[in-house]
Amino acid sequence: MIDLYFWPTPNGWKIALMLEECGLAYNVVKTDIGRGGQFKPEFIAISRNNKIPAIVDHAGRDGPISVFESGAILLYLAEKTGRFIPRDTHGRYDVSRAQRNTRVRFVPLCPALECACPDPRYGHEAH
Ligand SMILES: N[C@@H](CCC(=O)N[C@@H](CS)C(=O)NCC(=O)O)C(=O)O
Repeated sequence: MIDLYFWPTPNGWKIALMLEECGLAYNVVKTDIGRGGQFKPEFIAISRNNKIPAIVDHAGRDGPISVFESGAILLYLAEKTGRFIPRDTHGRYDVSRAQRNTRVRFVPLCPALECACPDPRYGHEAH
């Protein structure tokens, strides 16, 4: 089972969508970033950058593992399930490049898409 540390922001939703598309069972752990949930020591032990999303995979290949940073989580889940990432080097490189290109080229232009958090402090940041 996977624990998803979640709050309804685009970064949070993109991991929820990936888990759904991969058909993985998961448990949502609401982490209210408008009320400081990201600064609780038990959360920082999982996500050192005190940001959602994060996951804990209790059934990781090499044992329980926590992963934070949405791009790293997407890659982790893709590799775990063999979905959305090809096996061959060319295909893997294409996916890697497309993902980075999306974040670098489009996210700074549309910060509200990247992080539409309920707390206005976070509403206009590009990450
Ligand atoms: N680069 C990170 C950005 C994550 C991020 O910015 N999360 C925001 C919500 S959209 C957050 O948790 N903010 C809380 C804070 O910065 O205190 C990723 O892609 O996961």
